[in-house]
Amino acid sequence: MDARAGGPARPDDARAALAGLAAGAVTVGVGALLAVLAGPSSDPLVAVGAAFVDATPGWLKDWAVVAFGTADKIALGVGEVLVLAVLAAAAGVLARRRWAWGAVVVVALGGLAALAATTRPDAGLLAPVPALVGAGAGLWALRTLLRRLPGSASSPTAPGDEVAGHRSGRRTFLQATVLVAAAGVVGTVVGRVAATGARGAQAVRASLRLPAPARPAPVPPGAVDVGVEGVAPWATPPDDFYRIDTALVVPQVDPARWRLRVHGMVEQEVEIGWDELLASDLVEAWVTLACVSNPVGGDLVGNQRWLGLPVRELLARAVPTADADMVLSRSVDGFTASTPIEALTDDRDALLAIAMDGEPLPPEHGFPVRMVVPGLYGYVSATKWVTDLEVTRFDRAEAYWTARGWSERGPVKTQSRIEVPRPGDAVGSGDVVVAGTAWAQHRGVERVQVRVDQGPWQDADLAAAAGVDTWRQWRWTWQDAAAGEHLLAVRAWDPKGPQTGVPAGAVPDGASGYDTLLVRVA
Ligand SMILES: Nc1nc2c(c(=O)[nH]1)N[C@H]1C(S)=C(S)[C@@H](COP(=O)(O)O)O[C@H]1N2
Ligand SMILES: [Mo]
Repeated sequence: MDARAGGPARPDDARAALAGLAAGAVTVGVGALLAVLAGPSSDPLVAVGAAFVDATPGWLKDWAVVAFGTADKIALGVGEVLVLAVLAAAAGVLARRRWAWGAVVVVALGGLAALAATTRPDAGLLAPVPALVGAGAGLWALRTLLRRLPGSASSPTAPGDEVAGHRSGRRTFLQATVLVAAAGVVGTVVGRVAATGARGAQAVRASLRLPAPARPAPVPPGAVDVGVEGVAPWATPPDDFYRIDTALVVPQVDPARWRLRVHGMVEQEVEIGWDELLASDLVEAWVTLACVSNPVGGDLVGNQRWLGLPVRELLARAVPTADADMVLSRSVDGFTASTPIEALTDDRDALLAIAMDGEPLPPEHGFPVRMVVPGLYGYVSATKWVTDLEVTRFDRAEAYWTARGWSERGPVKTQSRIEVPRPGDAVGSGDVVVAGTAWAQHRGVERVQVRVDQGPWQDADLAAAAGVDTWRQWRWTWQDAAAGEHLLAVRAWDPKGPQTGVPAGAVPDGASGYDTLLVRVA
């Protein structure tokens, strides 16, 4: 049989698929390397992922957060790479049959990624270049590899030497494919690291010196701690603080170049830079931040000490017009949040924060400057990497998540959580300590109650409050717990009464209902 007639289709298809994969890796690698010049969001994988996230409706975001938690970005990246791998392999197989078919797939993917890159809010003129040049490099790699396919018209098989030639041709093909694929992977890693400039920003951050606060936060008295092991720490360590945002690569903002503009419905536009911000009278405040996607009993909530400039002082300089009712804050990556103007002008500690736990903000929590507003969910208030405040009206502008089905306003719902015992803990009969955390930011937790099965609500002991803007720990002793299965439920009270027990999912304005725990008493 003449090898040049094609030979058995299956092994050749497998090799062509490998060539496609290698070409895909080259496309991604060249794209990632060029993104060093064109900006991190022009990296083809990043651009497509970000465009996908932007097009994601609220219910899907909610589902992703519940399914993957804060690993939703990893899940997205893995999904994207898998889809790309399938398409790249298909392009290889098609190209072996007919070059144009495979080429169309590569060009279409490159075009799509280029388009995605141009729609990024921070896209520059060069944004489509990495994807387009990457696709070109991918085409070249695919063509080169397919030519080496044993049995292809131009493969280096000498006439009359078919068996040996075929075998060595197979070897050179595999070697070339592995080499090309490896080059693609190395390019991707190097490009990613260099483009995000992560190390540079880390160095700047490490060398920053924070000013002393003009008004330090009160040191939380030990009494905020309810003294039960297993309860979430009252002050959430920054490393454990939940992270939620739409940014696939953490935006790198050089403080020296950071500026914030206050404009829109104001008498006087105001701009402030980093040095001026640091020279202002900064205040420190403990504020509990919560995510609207937090399910009942979930942990997308944390408490920290923030240092920053009260937003009301900047707004006072800008003088909003009387009919303005909202401030649309915007991040470098295009994310926006709509905050009712009262929450930024009343006396609460709504901050343009530069520090968390006494250190410059970690990059993923908004370095160098973010907003923190007590009483409101993060999606309508806590803009990270913030650079723009537009004073406007709810009937004139719409924020990022509002356009995706979430409520335009997001006051935090009063909530409580059972943290001890944990599900599955062995519990003996007799006295059982039950404990957890409750929050009602900017109203304050006044009371927490626990109920066993459908029995009466019983008051828990509360740890001290450090103000109305932070969460509060509680404990309750369940006396003479009887053997058997029991359902515990908890509810918190704010000054207006008990939290609602009506179950609701996170969309559109936050989950509600009682946190419950099924315990088996031995
Ligand atoms: N730039 C930007 N800021 C953002 C977001 C975002 O996607 N992009 N997400 C918001 C949401 S939904 C929440 S809950 C908080 C979370 O802040 P953290 O990640 O520091 O906990 O950030 C808010 N600020
Ligand atoms: Mo959120």
